[in-house]
Amino acid sequence: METELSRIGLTGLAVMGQNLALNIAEKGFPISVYNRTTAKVDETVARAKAEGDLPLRGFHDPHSFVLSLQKPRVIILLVKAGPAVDQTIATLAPLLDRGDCLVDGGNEWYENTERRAEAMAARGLLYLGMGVSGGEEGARRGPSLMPGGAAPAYALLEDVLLRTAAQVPGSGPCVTFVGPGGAGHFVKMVHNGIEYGDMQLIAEAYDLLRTVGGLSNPDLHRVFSDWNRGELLSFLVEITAEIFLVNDDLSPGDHLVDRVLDKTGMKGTGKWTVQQAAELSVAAPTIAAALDARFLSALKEDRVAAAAVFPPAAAAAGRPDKEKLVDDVRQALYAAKVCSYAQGMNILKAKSKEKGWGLRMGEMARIWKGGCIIRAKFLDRIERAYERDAELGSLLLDSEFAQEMAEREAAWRRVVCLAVNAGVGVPGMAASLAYFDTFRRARLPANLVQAQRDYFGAHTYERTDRPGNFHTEWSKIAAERSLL
Ligand code: NBP
Repeated sequence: METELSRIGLTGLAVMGQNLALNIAEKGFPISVYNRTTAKVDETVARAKAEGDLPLRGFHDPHSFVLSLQKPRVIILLVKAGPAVDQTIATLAPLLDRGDCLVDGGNEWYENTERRAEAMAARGLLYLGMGVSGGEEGARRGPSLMPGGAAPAYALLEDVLLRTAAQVPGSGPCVTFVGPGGAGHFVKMVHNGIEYGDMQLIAEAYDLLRTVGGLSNPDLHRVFSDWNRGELLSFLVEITAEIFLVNDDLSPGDHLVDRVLDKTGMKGTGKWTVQQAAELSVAAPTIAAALDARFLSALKEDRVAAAAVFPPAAAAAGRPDKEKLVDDVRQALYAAKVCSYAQGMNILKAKSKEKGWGLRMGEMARIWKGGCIIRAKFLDRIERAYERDAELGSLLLDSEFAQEMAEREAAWRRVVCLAVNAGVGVPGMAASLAYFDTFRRARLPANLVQAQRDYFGAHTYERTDRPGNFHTEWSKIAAERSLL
């Protein structure tokens, strides 16, 4: 009977899939679930029962799973990105009918999504690539969702997504139809690149306060908690404050954060963001610095050897006034973060232009305000900036941000200078400052670079005082002059 069929299906019941399925069921949409390893199906069914007898049914084979769904069928895939998605599609697609829809909710490379969407369209199937952000907690309580692809596919599950996404009072559900093709996965990729930048900048603030300022973990807890009540209010600052509260069970008296090895893992979306920035000729130095910092963190043995060769400069620099340092670092963190977001938004804008996606930049900031890892009060300001001017060339040119940057500039410079003198690397804050200083200058030394290019490669140059392309025999003229 039609009434017994589930509204939607989900396959891939690891961390994300299991929690998103329970979230969807909790919002009142009967859901069927399936996973290659069937123990996870039973686990999810047991959780659905324990968490309030939620309308979720588990299936141990793909055929009965597909037959349990209302038509047109909608199935969300939350399997590992890459070949696992192709294999899951190969299992499910032959069981589907024309008009049914597959939704890849993983962190997939956007071109894979476009390739699969084309292949599905040839079989009469619909396909969406949907970024899902918020980790385990977000998936269960309300993530930020970034669906992209065919608009009719989005229409098939919009009601489910509007209820399942994080809800931000006064701003609505953290979901929107992002755009066609691989737009959803591309936006999620850049979201993750921005997340890399945010995490690196926070880590640099922590390093400065601890290494140069001498703040203890309880001090750091207080500072980050305090920051989380102001302009820096965000999920990442909030969890950072909490991390400093956690003691280590294995070495009583120690804080766990001090026992965590200083090597950062990664899954690839940050690297893709930097690669895409380069492909699009968009400068993204803060995000690139965050990626480089992860690469350098992996060189633990080499760093230990280098630390013995080059003694730390921090001790020699002396201790600055703590209260002043905390206030300066707060301002530097904010200003550096604005530059990082300006870079991320510019990547999105450039890609949207190249692909004709029509991304609405303010809407991207809006759907990141809740549920996701980069959720922050600050995104309100970005949304407002694009409301004032949808075609804004850079966030730095928005009147509100311009004023904030001017107010924080002096503190930001003091912090970067202090770090440089103390020998404490702040690659993200310094990259943001260099980006700012390069962007705000009407005239750069690029004239000399172009002259060099014309000198050795006859690449021509433009002039400041008349139109056209020019070439000069630099070496000939220089030789003649040196003979004078
Ligand atoms: P994983 O990325 O760890 O993937 C595990 C799932 O993929 C399991 O259900 C597994 O089935 C399935 N799978 C694999 Br692996 N190979 C398969 C194959 N050949 N055929 C069918 N199924 C296969 O899970 P996750 O951490 O929940 O993430 C899911 C997606 O969401 C990923 O793309 C991830 O990048 C993205 N994401 C994750 C997070 C997060 O915080 N974890 C946040 C945002 C987005 P099995 O049980 O049979 O092995």
